[in-house]
Amino acid sequence: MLKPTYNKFIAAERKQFCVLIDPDKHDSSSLKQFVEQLSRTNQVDYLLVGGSLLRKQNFESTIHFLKAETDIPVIIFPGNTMQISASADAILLLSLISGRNADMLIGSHVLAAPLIKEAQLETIATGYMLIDGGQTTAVQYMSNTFPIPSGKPEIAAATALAGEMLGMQLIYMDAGSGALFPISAQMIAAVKSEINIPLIVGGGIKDAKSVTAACKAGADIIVVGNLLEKKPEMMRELADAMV
Ligand code: 1GP
Repeated sequence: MLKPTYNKFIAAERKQFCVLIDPDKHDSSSLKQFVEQLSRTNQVDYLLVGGSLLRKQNFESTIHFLKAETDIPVIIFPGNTMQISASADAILLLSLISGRNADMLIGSHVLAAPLIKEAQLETIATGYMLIDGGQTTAVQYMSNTFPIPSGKPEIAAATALAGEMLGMQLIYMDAGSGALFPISAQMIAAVKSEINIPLIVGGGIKDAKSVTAACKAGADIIVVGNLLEKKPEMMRELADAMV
């Protein structure tokens, strides 16, 4: 099966900068302003769309709007099986390999797979690893899993390696949206040295120097959400910090 979005990750000659858009945090006016910022910045490689808890009925309309108003590929970062849309370019099919909740490892995927096939959506098999970021995040609570302790890089590295051996196409290390602190350079480097597939890092990034630190430690793709919801004007500064 063709994997155009994933192949772009693999073929990328430079590191990729992704912005996470949680539809629940936007209305049509804030989304419009956000898209204007994206166009002005013109340095965002991918848009991730999803959230742990969506109370507004705007998941589909958010993806439609982004596809209509930007040329940036839109990838679903699903919080649950309701977050599937044929309008997106691809979906990260997340298996929460840092946890031991069978539903998050395979159960939800059984429910989602026929719907994803029907939507003819490109899937990117993603080993999703939560790393402790100093406080309980929504994703930890909603997924009913423990994160990997921040001081245990060897557990993170072995988990990522197992994910790669199981056939995952990406590893996504996430401190969780709104984490108190981002994933340490030591943790990122330990995982990167163990795997050959691309490594996404996100969660708790609050400044440009954290972006640079994560890149230098070995992240191939950086995701920023919360900070840009609050300060969209920082988009260019963060994109420029990719090294
Ligand atoms: C969360 O990695 C993403 O899943 C982004 O986190 O919102 O803290 O940037 P932030």
